[in-house]
Amino acid sequence: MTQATADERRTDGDRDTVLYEQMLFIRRFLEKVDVLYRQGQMHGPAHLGLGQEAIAVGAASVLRPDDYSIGTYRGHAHALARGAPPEAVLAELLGREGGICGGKGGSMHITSVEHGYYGSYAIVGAHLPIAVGLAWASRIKKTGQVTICFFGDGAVNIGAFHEAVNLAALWALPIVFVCENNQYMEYSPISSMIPVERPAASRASAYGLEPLVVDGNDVSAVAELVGAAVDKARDGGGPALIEADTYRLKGHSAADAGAYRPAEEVEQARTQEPLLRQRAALVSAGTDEQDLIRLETRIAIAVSGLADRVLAAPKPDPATVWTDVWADGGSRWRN
Ligand SMILES: Cc1ncc(C[n+]2csc(CCOP(=O)(O)OP(=O)(O)O)c2C)c(N)n1
Ligand SMILES: [Mg+2]
Repeated sequence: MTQATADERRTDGDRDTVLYEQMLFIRRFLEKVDVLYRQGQMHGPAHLGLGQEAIAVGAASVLRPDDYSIGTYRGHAHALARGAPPEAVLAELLGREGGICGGKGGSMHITSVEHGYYGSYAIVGAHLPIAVGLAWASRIKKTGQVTICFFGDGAVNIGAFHEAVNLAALWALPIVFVCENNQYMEYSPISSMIPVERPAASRASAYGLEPLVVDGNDVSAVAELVGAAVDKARDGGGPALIEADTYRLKGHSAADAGAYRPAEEVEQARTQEPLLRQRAALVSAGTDEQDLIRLETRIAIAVSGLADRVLAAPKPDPATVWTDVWADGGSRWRN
């Protein structure tokens, strides 16, 4: 978040209100991206984590600023939850100057190393060994940093998942693997793709790990379970493999209407989505509904203003296509 926006988003409320506010900001941000995509303002795909905000926000809430996290192409929420500036994320998506990856990444590669978010990866499962490398690095450097690696339910059928979890368990590395089980891998229900009940939890025992399952639409439950796993990993207790149950409220990407999902299933999922749940929890805990309405209005205005600013920003200078391609700033092809 830019400082101004972070201030706009901050309230004097308690932690549960802050978690709601963060999820709400991400929800409105993603909805705006969806609209901009449909208006033809974006090029390339956009995989939205609508409905999965509680996992990103709950997990990020238990991390130290210097901890690492890493995720998939469905990574906008994870970058924002770690504090990546929303304006720079949106500029990257819309091909405007100031994009968080300088326009070299686009929607599937949002990265904010300075906020501890080590990238979004388009190849399913490819980042799990990279996450293990991050955890190994902090072990060698004795920094006490923990890595959280987010991935989808479909990634457990990729060999790299097994190699990564095996090595992490063998070396008791400080890493927490979080499987976001949104019930679908692309257009297929995960239940039609695995011979076991659960994509991640059913595999945990193969690596000597506990099968941990959390309601991924309950932000407090996510923070509690991931928090316990992060503390344990930081104390030298080794990795955890958590399966967070959730639901992808839209299609696989913004271009997919998701029409293959039974209507009753989507209806039912809408009643269980994390923002409704957190709002109801706040109201029943005594939060004044008028305060929530004010907060919701403020966030809607902030996201709309953000989009207007980014849309009005210039397109990058074509000459910048040659910058940031090599670590040393060079641009000539070399072997
Ligand atoms: C190695 C590899 N195989 C196939 C694909 C095509 N693909 C992109 S997303 C996806 C589904 C992944 O599902 P899941 O891991 O559940 O993540 P979700 O999209 O639900 O977040 C597939 C098969 C890919 N990107 N990489
Ligand atoms: Mg999935």
